[in-house]
Amino acid sequence: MKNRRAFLRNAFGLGAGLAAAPRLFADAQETGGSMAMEHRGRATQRSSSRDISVETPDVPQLSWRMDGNVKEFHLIAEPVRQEIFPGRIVDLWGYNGSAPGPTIQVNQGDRVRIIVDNHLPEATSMHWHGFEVPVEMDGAPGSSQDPIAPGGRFVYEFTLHQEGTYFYHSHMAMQEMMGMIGAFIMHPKEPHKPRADKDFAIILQEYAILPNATVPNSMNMEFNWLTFNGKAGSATTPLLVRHGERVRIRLINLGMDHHPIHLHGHQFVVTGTEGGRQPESTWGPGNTVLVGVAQSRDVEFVANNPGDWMLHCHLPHHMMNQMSSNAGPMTRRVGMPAGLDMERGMGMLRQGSAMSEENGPSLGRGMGVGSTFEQRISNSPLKAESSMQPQNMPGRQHQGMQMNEPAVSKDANSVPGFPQDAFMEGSMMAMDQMVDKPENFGLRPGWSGFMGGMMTFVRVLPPDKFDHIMELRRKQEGSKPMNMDMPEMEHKHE
Ligand SMILES: [Cu+2]
Repeated sequence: MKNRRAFLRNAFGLGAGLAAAPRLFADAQETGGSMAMEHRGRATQRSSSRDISVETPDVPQLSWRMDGNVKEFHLIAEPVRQEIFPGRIVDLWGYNGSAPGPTIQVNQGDRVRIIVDNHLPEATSMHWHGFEVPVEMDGAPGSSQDPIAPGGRFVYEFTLHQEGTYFYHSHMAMQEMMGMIGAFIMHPKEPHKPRADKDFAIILQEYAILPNATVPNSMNMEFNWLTFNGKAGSATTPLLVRHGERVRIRLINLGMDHHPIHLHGHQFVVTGTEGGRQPESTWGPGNTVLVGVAQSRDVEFVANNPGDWMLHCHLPHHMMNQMSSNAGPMTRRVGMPAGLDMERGMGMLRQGSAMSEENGPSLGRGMGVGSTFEQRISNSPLKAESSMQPQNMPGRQHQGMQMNEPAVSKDANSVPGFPQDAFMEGSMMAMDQMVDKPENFGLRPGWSGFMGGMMTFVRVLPPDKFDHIMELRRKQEGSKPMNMDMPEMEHKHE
């Protein structure tokens, strides 16, 4: 729903009806209302002398209209209800119905105008991260412009001489932690060599959302939902490539942590940063790239190893969903400690000194259950009545999950440290059907039980399998014709 709404809104430019399809290299205005949309970042256009378009799985592309020689985009800062994982619908803030916001793609040298409307209940400002533009276009609230008031608008306009992987984001710190960022790709005048056959962008974000809440706590520093393009594994959409193709993946990070992004089965080189293309003399092979806060990294490799290869942040806690401290030992008790108030749940100080013995270790860390104040020992006593049967575990979502028995040895309870992953990942967490989509076709049954957080696949496919999945995609999109969506179309923003 979110994608469709955003799609339609992008496609029709909020009632303007003049928005062109986001054809990357259009020099003139497209005819209005063209149906040749590139939904969900599925652009794969290519011509001999131009760069290929970037796909942003699970995130829409932002279309534009030409006004003379100016490419005009329209961004709306607004609250967004978004399903980041099956059944996990959260209240984020983003742009045009999506968090992260839609991907903007331009060509080096373009003159662009970006109309930013603020539909948030508070002031915002839009910063163009790394752009060499006049200071009055920089979006620094208070210094380069007044903040954009609720209901207000600011029109940014500049000529872009740079190329590379850039991004836009709110320059209000807490709003950044609500999701307010989007990719801004500047294609070089001449395509880089060697040419890439596939080009993807992934935005790394993290949220602290208590199990019984829908709103991220933007002040918390312990994150339990880690996302690629607004989805947590296994809800992320795999990157599909043909065996032998050269692949570029652009990673963008805006959060509170640095993320070491690791690719299985291949070596890549870092060809770009948030400052643009890096000279080839700096390219050394690796398979993990640390993407720091406010940075972007382009990696490139030849997909010469067939298979479904994991691409993920390698911080262990960033490979899990709904992650709470000491999740394993917690299951030994009769359920999860309930009734913690928000402040303690988020580790915020309620009384006493921050550095006191009982507050110090907890302050600002943990979802509460693992703090020293709540749980003095790391592994609670073994109890016969402990919730070892998955069916008895409280609060667990059963519907649509495969819920196979976890593989657990008979004497598991007597092993210090157990359980660690037995109830966090594995066959009982599988939900292949709930995340079914063409891009997942042919994955090994039960695969979804082992995917969490910042995790997706690079699927290096033989040509016939690649083509088959593309055909499935077309069929799926074809089964939802545009005119059937029309009745729900929202010309006017709510
Ligand atoms: Cu990470």
